[in-house]
Amino acid sequence: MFFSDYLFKLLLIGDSSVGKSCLLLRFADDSYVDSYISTIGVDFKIKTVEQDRKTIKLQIVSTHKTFLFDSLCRRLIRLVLSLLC
Ligand SMILES: Nc1nc2c(ncn2[C@@H]2O[C@H](COP(=O)(O)OP(=O)(O)O)[C@@H](O)[C@H]2O)c(=O)[nH]1
Ligand SMILES: [Mg+2]
Repeated sequence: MFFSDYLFKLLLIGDSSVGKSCLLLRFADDSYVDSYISTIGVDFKIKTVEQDRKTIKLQIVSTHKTFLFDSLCRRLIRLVLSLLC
């Protein structure tokens, strides 16, 4: 199991087509795909960064803001974040 000093779970919320997925992809994988489309309404990535000699693991979930009002989506986000532990 990969060691990390800290674990942060981040939720990226916003209007549709403002660039959330692209921002996530650029930050996590340093890549850009113009035709990237989320298949389930929730995108997620894991990124490990070093800061002040500490290893910080970031679990980032991106979703459209209206999905937060959907109970299925809230369960999906919780499931994704728990599976990524
Ligand atoms: N010009 C430009 N287009 C972008 C940028 N970020 C995203 N896009 C485009 O905006 C559209 C929506 O991006 P996406 O990340 O899927 O938005 P999301 O719905 O918020 O996840 C896509 O066609 C992207 O190629 C950017 O920084 N500059
Ligand atoms: Mg998206």
